[in-house]
Amino acid sequence: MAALTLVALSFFAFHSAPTPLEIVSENIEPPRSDRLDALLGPPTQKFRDNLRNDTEYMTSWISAGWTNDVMTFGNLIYLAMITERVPIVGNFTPSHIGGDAGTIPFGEVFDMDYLSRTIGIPVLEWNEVKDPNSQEVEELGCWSVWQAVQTRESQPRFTNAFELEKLDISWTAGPLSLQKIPGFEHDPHAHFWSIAALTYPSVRERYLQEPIPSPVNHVSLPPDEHLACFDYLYYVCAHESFEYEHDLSPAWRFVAKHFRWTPRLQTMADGYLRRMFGVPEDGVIPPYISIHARRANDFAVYCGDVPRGDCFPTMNVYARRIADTQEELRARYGIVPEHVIMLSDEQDPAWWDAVRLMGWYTPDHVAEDTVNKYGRWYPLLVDAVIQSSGMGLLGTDRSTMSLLAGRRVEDWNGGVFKMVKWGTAHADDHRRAWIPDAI
Ligand SMILES: Nc1nc2c(ncn2[C@@H]2O[C@H](COP(=O)(O)OP(=O)(O)OP(=O)(O)O)[C@@H](O)[C@H]2O)c(=O)[nH]1
Ligand SMILES: *[C@@H]1O[C@H](CO)[C@@H](O)[C@H](O)[C@H]1NC(C)=O
Repeated sequence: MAALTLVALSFFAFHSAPTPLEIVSENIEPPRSDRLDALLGPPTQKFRDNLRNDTEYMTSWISAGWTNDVMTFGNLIYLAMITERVPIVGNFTPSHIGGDAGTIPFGEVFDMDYLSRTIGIPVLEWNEVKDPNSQEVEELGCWSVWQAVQTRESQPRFTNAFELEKLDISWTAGPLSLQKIPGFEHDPHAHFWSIAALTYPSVRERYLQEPIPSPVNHVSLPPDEHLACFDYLYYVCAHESFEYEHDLSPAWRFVAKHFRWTPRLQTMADGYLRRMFGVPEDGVIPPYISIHARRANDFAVYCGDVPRGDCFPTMNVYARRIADTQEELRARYGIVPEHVIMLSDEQDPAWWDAVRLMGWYTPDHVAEDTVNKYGRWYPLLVDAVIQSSGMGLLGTDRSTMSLLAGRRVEDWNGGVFKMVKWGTAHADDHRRAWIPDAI
């Protein structure tokens, strides 16, 4: 849209040519982020009162584990890019870390200004659009992608849109043609452009149908054109299902790769690293390799009859992979990181003792009092930053948390990322194909 281009242009102009006056004023107080020029002003009681009439917007919601939610917001922002809309992301909501942990703003974790500057479009948070304390209930018409791509549930995907943003949504089921393989019950993916097409009048009109009345005010509304909205965008891809696992992933390459930790969070994690390694406060953090070992019950259920000790990788399996990774880094850069850090959701103290016996480091969130100092989200966040700041990462196969951390290690640090296989005692043995079976 020409209108967004205008906003985007002024956005670039600010950054490429700051006048001396702007530089001086930066020393007094940080300038209001020009990202926010995509809104009329500070958060309002009703979101509609803050939307510009020359700009189009897009939003969606999350309802899974934290990493999956990061990927979902990546998909939303990519979809907004290709439709020239301004994306609005919500707070992260707790699932695995416990419902009582409360939500945390996207911008407390990821640097919104860096992201917007780097991808070239303003990215907004809901709490910048609408006052999070507002009690104004607002009606909104949205598309349900979920109803179109799967048959297990007949309802739209559950969203926390009412709880968080006081939105009373009337859903219109998307066309069955949204599904990558229409009617195929084992794959709920849709293609980015199938969804994007719905935001253009010519295609939108073809698929309009009777909306479901909203739960609070019982109004039936067609999908909004000023603020395009979709119930759930986790299962979206350009070409491959679960596309973040593939090199081609545009949502990774154009968007999520630029989700950089806020300077506050990176500095916090750097502090943990220095204290772990015994490096002075302003000392250089040595290059390291981290291991992300997913071992909680949500993974152990896939072990079936295989005992836990055989199902998950042993210390020896990890030690072999560490040696391989060191070798690869030596070949590539001539450096051999000697420091190894274990990050895991394991609760068993005996297992952590075994980790320390290997000579590996671990962040001590109990001694550091992480939860009381920073909140329930922070053991997870600090660990995620550590996983993404090393020269190597050994992940747990099938963990999306490992996957994103690994892609960061590769793309941010030029490091080595490998998934460690699990499920049976010899699951990762393909790594030693050169060793005869008899040994
Ligand atoms: N502190 C900490 N918690 C972890 C770690 N790995 C997993 N967890 C916990 O397990 C949850 C799993 O990760 P999420 O990103 O929430 O879930 P997901 O998106 O489904 O990711 P995967 O299940 O790994 O594919 C986290 O929210 C944490 O509660 C870790 O290394 N450190
Ligand atoms: C758009 O909003 C501006 C103020 O922000 C107003 O001056 C203008 O009249 C509006 N245009 C339309 C078409 O409503």
